[in-house]
This record gives sequence, C-alpha cells and structure tokens, in this order.
Amino acid sequence: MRIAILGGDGFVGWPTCLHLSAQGHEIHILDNLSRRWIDTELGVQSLTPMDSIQERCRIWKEVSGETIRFHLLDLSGEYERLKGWLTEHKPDAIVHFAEQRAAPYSMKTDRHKVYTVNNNVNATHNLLAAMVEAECDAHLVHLGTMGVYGYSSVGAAIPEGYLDVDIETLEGTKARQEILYPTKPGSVYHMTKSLDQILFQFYAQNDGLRITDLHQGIVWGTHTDQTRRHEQLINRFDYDGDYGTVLNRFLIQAAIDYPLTVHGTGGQTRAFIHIQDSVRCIELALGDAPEHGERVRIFNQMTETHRVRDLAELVSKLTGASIKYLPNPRKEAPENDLVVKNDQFLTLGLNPTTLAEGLLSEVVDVAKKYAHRIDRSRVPAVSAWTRDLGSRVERDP
Ligand code: USQ
Repeated sequence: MRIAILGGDGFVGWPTCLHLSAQGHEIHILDNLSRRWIDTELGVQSLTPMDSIQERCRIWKEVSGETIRFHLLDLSGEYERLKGWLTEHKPDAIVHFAEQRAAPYSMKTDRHKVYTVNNNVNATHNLLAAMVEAECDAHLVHLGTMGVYGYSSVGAAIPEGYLDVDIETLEGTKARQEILYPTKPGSVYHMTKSLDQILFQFYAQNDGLRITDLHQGIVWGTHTDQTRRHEQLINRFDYDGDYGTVLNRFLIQAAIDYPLTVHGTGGQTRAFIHIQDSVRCIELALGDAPEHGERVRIFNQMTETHRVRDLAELVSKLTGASIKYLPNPRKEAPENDLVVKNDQFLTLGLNPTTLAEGLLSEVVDVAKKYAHRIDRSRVPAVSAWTRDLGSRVERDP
C-alpha cells in the first residue's frame, strides 16, 4: 500500500514508519516538525540523541534498501497544499498522528490551550475535508486516546467505543440506541481527541469515509525491532515534566538517582501499551479496514492496566530508587479502578509485551546509557491544571 503517515517524525509515528516500510509499504511522512520546535520552546531534548528526519530516512535506506519520503507540511495551516498532496498521491491508507499529544503542555497557559485546540482540531478537520474534496478513498487510521473516556470508576469494563442505551420513547416503551461512549476528558489535549471523535462520526456517515480510531493507553519503552537496527534510527524518549509519560519518567528518574515523582497518592489507574505493540496494532488496524458507510471502527489500544503507585513500587524494587509523593498538579480522581475491553486486537492476533518481561532489559539500559544527557531541572512536572494547584506544585523535590 501507499501509506501517508501524518506526524511520522514523532514518538509513535517514527517507529510506525519503519515498521510499515519494513513490510514493503510505500511510506510518505507528512510532518511540520512541530514536536522539534516545542523541544526548542521548552529548552529540553530527547533523552536519546535524535537525528534530523532527512538523516533518519537516509540511514533507513542504507540499512533496509527501502525509501521513506518526507514532505514538510503543516496540516492545520496549509489546507490547500494538503488537498493538492492528496489529489496528486492518492494514498491507499493514511495514519494520522499529527496532533499535540501532551496533556501538561496543553494546560500550561491559555496560549498553550489555544494552540492545542487550533492545531489538533484543525489538523483533523482539514484532513477529512481534503479527503472528500480530493476524492481520496484511503482508509484513515487515527491515533486517539483512552483518556477520552475519563477515569471515573463506574464498576464496569470500558467497551470499544460504543454503548447501547435504552431510551424511553413517547409511547412509554424502550428504544435501544447505540451511542459513542460518553467522553469525559481530563485535559485540553484529551478534549481535542474527544472532539475528533465527533468529526469522524460525521464524515463517516455523511461522506462514507472509512475510519478507524485507536483509543491508545500510555506508551512505554522506546525500541522496536527496526529502531534497534542502527543507532541513528533510535526513537525519541521524553522525560521532562510536560512530555515524559509516567513509566518512562520513573525509569529515567531511577537511572539518575532522582526520587520517583508520584502525583498525589498514586491511586490513579491507567492503561498501558509497549511501543512495539503500538506499531503492531497500527499494522493490524490497517489490515482490517471498515466498509464504506460503516460506522467508525473503534479499538482500545492497550494491553494492561496499572496503578501509578504500584508502578513506582515496582521500579523502586528493581532499582533501589526512593519514591516521593508530591502534590498533584492535575485535577484528576485521586483513586480509580479501570477495566478495559481490548478483545478486537487480541482476536486480530496481538501478542502483548508485558511490563514484567520488557521492563528491565530494555528501558533501564536506555535510561542508564543516556543519563548524562538529562537536565535534572526539567524533571519536575510544573504545568498545573488550575491556578490554585499551580501554587502547590513542587519544583524540585
Ligand atoms: N503521573 C505521576 N507522576 C509523574 C507523571 C505522571 O504520578 O511524574 C501521573 C499523572 O498524574 C496521571 C498518570 O500518571 O495520573 C498518567 O500521566 P502521563 O503523563 O503518563 O499520561 P497522560 O497525561 O494521560 O498522557 C499520555 C500521553 C497522551 C496519551 C495518554 C493516554 O502523553 O498522548 O493520549 O497518555 S491515556 O492516559 O490513556 O489517556
């Protein structure tokens, strides 16, 4: 297939490009390199040394013989160029990662809220409108998030996107209706992914676009089979308070003897997936396109759930790191249970990497190897959800 990977320079985007290219697909990256600009804005860098996208593609050609093409294009700001690109290249599939993905960054200031909404919602809507106008019949696979569901404990498993509800009719009988599972986003970033769902629903129903939305959990790990093939193919690894995700943060904190930064009681339960499984899920979803006129297909892309304090204890046991319970800069339930259905990917053949097998071998090695590149002052999470929470944030534990 000819596959356009929007946001192909990012944390999940890059290993996905390599994975699909290795399988013989023709890969085109469309990216405005905004993630690299945000590193510059925040004054941080990936733990792992990352080459330019052009250099990454050159090395991949040397290693594999396969070509990945890079197109510098801003989805949210260059609608006409996007439409022109789709008209000219007519991809068979599009994978859409091109959104600002950090919840703390989206809550940093009002400017960051506005940027995140403008960037994410416009990128998705521009893409959908351009696909229709360019008569592009590609299967669109979008990276969404488990966070659209919210994390309140309702004592029931979260289904894959849809919920059957019985509504009382005017005649007093019950009518069954299928609805999108109600969203309850916990940040401006998660809110944009909730808005994306409505955009997808409309374009699938109105224009017959074939869309799959992957509700992904928190990704951990850094390597995939392809990023291991050359040190210049290495994936990015974020550890700072805005972009670092919880388990990867704990691992680098342990490597530099920094107390593990648990927010609140650490009673938050979240869904997790290893980066290798993440790229495999995208491959599986691409191979299972919906029909024209079918509702948006929604998968829960996660393999296990863990409580934050249990993760901290696990990392502490493995490495001897100490744990620090900090005031939570986020507005979120202090404790929640989480049960998630993920039957669709298991049925399609996903064989998950579990935390127990993958943890020590891979990430601790990466964290230790590059520990000298860490700026300790960028480790604290200082973006607060509200002003009063901001005044309690601990800047350097
Ligand atoms: N947390 C800590 N200590 C830290 C960092 C985080 O206790 O040092 C806690 C947070 O308060 C939160 C949980 O860990 O309760 C998860 O935080 P996170 O930063 O790992 O994940 P999140 O902000 O939810 O976002 C990440 C990705 C996002 C993706 C999402 C999937 O950045 O792109 O959509 O995970 S999910 O969480 O399932 O919505």
